[in-house]
Amino acid sequence: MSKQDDFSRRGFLTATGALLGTAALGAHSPAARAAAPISSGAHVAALVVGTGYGGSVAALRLAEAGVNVHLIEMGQAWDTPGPDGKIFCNTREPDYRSYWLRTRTKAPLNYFLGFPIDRDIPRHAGILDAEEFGGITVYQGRGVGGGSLVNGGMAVTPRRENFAAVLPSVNPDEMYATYYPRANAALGVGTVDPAWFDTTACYQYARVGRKHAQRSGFPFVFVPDVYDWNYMKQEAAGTVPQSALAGEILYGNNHGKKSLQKTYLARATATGRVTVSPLHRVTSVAPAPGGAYTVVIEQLNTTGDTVATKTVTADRVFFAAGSVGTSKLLVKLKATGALPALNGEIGKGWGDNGNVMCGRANHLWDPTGALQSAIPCCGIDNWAAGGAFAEVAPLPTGIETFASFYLSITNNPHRAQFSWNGAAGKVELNWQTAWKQPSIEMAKSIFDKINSKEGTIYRTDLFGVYKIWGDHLTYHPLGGAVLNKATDNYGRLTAYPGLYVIDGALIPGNTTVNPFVTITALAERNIERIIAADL
Ligand code: FAE
Repeated sequence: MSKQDDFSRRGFLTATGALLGTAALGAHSPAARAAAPISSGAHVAALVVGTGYGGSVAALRLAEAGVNVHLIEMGQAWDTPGPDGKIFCNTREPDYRSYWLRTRTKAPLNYFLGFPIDRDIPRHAGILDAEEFGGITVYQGRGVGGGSLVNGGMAVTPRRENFAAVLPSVNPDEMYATYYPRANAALGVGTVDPAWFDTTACYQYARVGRKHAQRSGFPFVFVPDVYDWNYMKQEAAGTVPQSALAGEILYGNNHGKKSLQKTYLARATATGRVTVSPLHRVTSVAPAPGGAYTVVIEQLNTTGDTVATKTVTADRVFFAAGSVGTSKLLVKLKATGALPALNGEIGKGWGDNGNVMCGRANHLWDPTGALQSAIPCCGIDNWAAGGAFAEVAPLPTGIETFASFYLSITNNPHRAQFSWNGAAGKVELNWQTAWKQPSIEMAKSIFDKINSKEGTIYRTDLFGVYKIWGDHLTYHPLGGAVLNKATDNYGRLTAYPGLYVIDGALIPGNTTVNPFVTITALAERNIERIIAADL
């Protein structure tokens, strides 16, 4: 038995033991509790940086192919209840669990009735990172499961006619015949029961959104989601603990949502070949003698301090730290000489998926409901005519707001670049807030018309004092290591055999809809080829 096999076997045994020992802990436990933190000096066959969609797909498929995998995740395992008996806090009462190493919340929608709603919190390795660059705040999930922990679960396959703009070098036939269906099945995607939608109080806001869209002649679509729709029906009936109906979304979901912990990661861990190290952050990857890679990893505590620095060797490294995380690592490693032969496309082609938010003030005879499901289920598709797809989003405040709220995904043409600032010792992004103007114009193609038809106005109290547009943020970072540019057409960093990108960094800035199904499907496509050709 080789040294590597020996290490891998020990990881296998530890993982299996941990899995069996915690199987009764509940839905969130298996993937995370399999963690046997990686040891300094270990040699692993495949090291995956990050546990979001790309990392989870890589882990499952490599493990199924017989490869031992170690997942390194900077965030927490999210498998242990807090003092209130819940793993996650809700949007109305953000506490220490809510934000990644901040002392004050930074809510995406940060004003209400013109008053700021952010509050002080203890610094903690919380679940949502509001990462601030010069011109934009990029929201990302932190923990085992990545963005699946905090997102709305909207699981949207782009329209086929738009796919060439999303991934120009990828064959759409194989994506729509094989990889999108594979991703949707493994993620557990489903759609709300239309009859229930028509009657339940928790989607009154969405029915108002539908009515207004249709009266202005816009196509209204139901949007699939990974939330367990039967569970939501039971929430509404009062027979199970509430989650979507209790304002749980942005800081995690205690029930109902099929995050990656319950899907890909649970399956990956069940193979016995996958080990997870939460609260571990990869800081360097560099060639080691013999064709492997030396990986430097910081172990963190829950207040974000580095408590140990570990050096391990990996035969293959998969960058799955998300668009921002992967781009930051690769840009730094190229500039500082660890991976100098990475090509000149590294860091380029980053976009915000055209995200822009707004609210509309409805008439008093058009209430949107005090009870709102935190899981969106429908949208307005004006992509072809106006360059915008607007999800009808909840405002789960628990009170009647008479507001309709929307997150629009728009065809914004701007792309930004990450670069290394040696003096500051950090990676910067050159996005400018003014670049959101095309997104605002595209969103207005929908909402100006609806306002005109309904005799309504925009809300001006949700993003500041008299500020209509939420144009300072994105939920959907994409690009920075674009497929077939920074990598080959399957995510290989060809200057360094054995290094791969397998997350949202591959996608050139826009998916025309919410991105995680495309990230998952592309990862499925790429890992299949990598396993067949490289392993
Ligand atoms: P991601 O899921 O971000 O995972 C990357 C992981 O790597 C994270 O867990 C990081 O903590 C970890 N990491 C980063 N750097 C390091 C490092 N150096 N060492 C170790 N670990 C590291 O990447 N998308 C949809 O399709 N539908 C939605 O409804 C939706 N709603 C959203 C709502 C919110 C509030 C947010 C923030 C996002 C939403 N998204 C939605 C976007 C979606 O979650 C995102 O595109 C994917 O999670 C990106 O997947 P990746 O695999 O690229």
